[in-house]
Amino acid sequence: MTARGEQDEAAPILRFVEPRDGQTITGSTVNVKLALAGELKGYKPAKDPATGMGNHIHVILDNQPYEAYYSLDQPFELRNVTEGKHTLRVFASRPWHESYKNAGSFQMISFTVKGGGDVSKPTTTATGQTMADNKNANANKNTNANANATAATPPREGKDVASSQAGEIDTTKPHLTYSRPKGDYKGADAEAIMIDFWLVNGKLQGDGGEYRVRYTVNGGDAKFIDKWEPIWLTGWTTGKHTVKVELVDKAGNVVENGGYNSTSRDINVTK
Ligand SMILES: [Cu+2]
Repeated sequence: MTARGEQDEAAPILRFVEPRDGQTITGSTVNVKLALAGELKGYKPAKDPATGMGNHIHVILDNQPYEAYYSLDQPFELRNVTEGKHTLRVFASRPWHESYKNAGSFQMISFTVKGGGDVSKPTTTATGQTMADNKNANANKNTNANANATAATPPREGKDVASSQAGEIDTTKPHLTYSRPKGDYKGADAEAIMIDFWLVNGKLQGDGGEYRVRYTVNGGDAKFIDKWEPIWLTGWTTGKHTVKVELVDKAGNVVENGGYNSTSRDINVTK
């Protein structure tokens, strides 16, 4: 953190350039373009080629696990997005995936896809013959794009996303966005694993509000987070673990909001 100078005191502000809130997109590829402003103090998303790490943005389609987006110079491609309504949430993150929690770091929009993709259902003709496998079509498209690009242009960041739909979210009501943990944790990274989330339209009890964040690991005893800060849990064993994070009210009931306030993720730990 010392080497990072003042950037951990930064107040990055993100803005959606694309898609626009409420936009309808035809086709299964959704380009996410973001603008970054605010008090940056040296904060810049970029992947260090040597370590594969760096400041980045967490991009969350519906309530899927986030994708890391490093270079804002090029759009992030969400591929094979299914037809229907979706939400997109973004916020600024540090290399160790802890989010910036200043107002404006988090943004959410909704958009609708028409003629979306589905990896499990390759494009077919009216007679049922397979015309193209969606995955291969994307791979070919990327190869062609790379062949036409100059050597200085890196391939676009992107992801073939899972099938999902937006929850019926009320943007004025309390709303928790699950961020970490996710994925695989090995060696030193598995010693202390961070729980981190984003919260809008509500305060936790320790911050002068009325809500609590309840979490469980592998369905064990419920524990609570009463201040909006990351926590680090130790004592993990090798294997799969399920982490559940929920926003609850004074009575301990999950605050209903499109299903986003109660999220479980499986992680894999290798000690
Ligand atoms: Cu991250």
